Amino acid sequence: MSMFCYQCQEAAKGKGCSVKGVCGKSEEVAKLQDLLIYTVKGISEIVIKGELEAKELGDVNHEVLKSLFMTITNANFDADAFVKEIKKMTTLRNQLRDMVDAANKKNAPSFFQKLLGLKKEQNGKKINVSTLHDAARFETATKAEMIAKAANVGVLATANEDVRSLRELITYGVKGLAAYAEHALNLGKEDLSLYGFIYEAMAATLNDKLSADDLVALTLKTGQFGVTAMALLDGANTGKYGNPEITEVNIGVKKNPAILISGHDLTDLEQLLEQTKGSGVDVYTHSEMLPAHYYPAFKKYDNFVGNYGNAWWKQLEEFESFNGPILFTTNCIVPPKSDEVRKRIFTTGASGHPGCAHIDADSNGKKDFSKVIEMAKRLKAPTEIETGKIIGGFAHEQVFALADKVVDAVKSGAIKKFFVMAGCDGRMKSRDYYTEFAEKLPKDTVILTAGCAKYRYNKLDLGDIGGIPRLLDAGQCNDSYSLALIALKLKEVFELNDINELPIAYNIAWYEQKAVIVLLALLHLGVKNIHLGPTLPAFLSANVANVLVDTFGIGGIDSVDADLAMFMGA
Ligand code: FSO
Ligand code: SF4
Repeated sequence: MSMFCYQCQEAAKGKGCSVKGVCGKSEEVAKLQDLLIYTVKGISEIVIKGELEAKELGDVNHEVLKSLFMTITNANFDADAFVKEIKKMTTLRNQLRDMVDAANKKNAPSFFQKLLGLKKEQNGKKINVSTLHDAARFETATKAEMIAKAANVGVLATANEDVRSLRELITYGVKGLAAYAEHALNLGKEDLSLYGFIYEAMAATLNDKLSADDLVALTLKTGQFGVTAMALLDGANTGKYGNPEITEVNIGVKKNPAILISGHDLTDLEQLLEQTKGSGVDVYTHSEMLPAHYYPAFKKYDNFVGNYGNAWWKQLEEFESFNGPILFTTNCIVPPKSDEVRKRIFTTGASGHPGCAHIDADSNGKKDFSKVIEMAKRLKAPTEIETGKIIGGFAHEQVFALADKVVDAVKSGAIKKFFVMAGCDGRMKSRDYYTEFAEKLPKDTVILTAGCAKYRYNKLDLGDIGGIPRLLDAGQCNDSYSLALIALKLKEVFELNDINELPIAYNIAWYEQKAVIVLLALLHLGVKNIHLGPTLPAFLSANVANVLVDTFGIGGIDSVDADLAMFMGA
């Protein structure tokens, strides 16, 4: 087997990609990602065994977030970027190791402080580093050596299927958590407990002494820190850009040349808007960037004109007709088919693709998007593919402002049930289920959505209930946190003991690892009977799936009609 990856919903044949990723990931990139994750595990073991404190680890914490984020599905397809990151991380790892090496006599504080960018030298616990796991000690110098090493450190290196399943479930949750923590960090917000947990969790995946029960407990703890990460990001976004408010977003086009911005990072958007204002170049959002329109701070930019296209998987055609440059701030990238489109794609942050220019931040976090803007000026305005508007902005504060109306509608029976249909969209035909499900839902139900899953139904005319739209979009996948806050608020208003007594059903679509952390976060908040589709994760072994079914009532999906009958209690 040349590679093995089963981290996303598209895992080949529902089992795993073993020749090339369905996502387009090459064997080479898959292996380099495995080795990068292995390196992060090694770093984590040194931090845990050496009892180093996250609060003093500065740049190491930040690079760990970036490494994890780079390996998320559809974030980065650039082998050279992984080679560079592995070199950087193994260097950092070796310096950390030297710090805790009992035999190392030259670990003078200033030496390590300077090398690692540490806030302060730590004494840590001195350990015999020769007893550390291979992940903390291996050495590779060239790409070929990295690929050879990776062959023995990937997912299948764990022989026991259940232990493997739990280790991967934790790892994928941690990847999602890291992505959210990185967005918050870009806004200057961090929570040290998150780094501490990342080290604990990643080190645990190397520990053969942990039982399946220990790993189940750690899985649930991952959900707890998922809530911390989403709350942190929510505070960072709303603290800087204001609380999302009800907004109509234009989906047609204007006449100016334009830039399309995709992904999830709002600081990148802010910098792009600042640099394009008054330039005659318009900015459109794509896929998960759509909810940026809901934030008050971005409404002041006259050139921030609308949303172009749909969820990530439709980008091959939509980027052709957009005509201008595209800036990816995160996933989901689909490898472009033509050179013409490839040359128009720019990446930044953890994202990357060979042949696409990558824009790095300077030491102050500033990015220079002038090349993107110059390119836009030379190219045609976007070709219109649809017209109209979509409405969103129903994050927690906006919904709380409508609380009286919502509560009255529930009490009067005008709203019978809420359906949380958050998560991701994807290219599988079976995802038509979600459009049909939304269309067939009884008219006295309301959909609460977040993430790119919404594109399956956000252009349908679902109507409203007494002025409350039947589709309430809270924002990006991380804004599922808003949906949880809304549920907790309703529980309080209705004076219920248990969140599961609310008339809320959960029919969630998943695709990649951010959806894994959203799911684990919901489980941590006590939500039961979540239905997950279009297929259950390939990385759940039969026994691990049973634990989730028995403990949390997790289920898959059936036909739309059968599921509607089940959810509506018929
Ligand atoms: Fe979608 Fe992609 Fe937001 Fe994901 S664009 S699939 S869960 O990256 O992160 O919802
Ligand atoms: Fe396959 Fe998904 Fe892994 Fe890509 S990320 S290789 S599609 S399982």
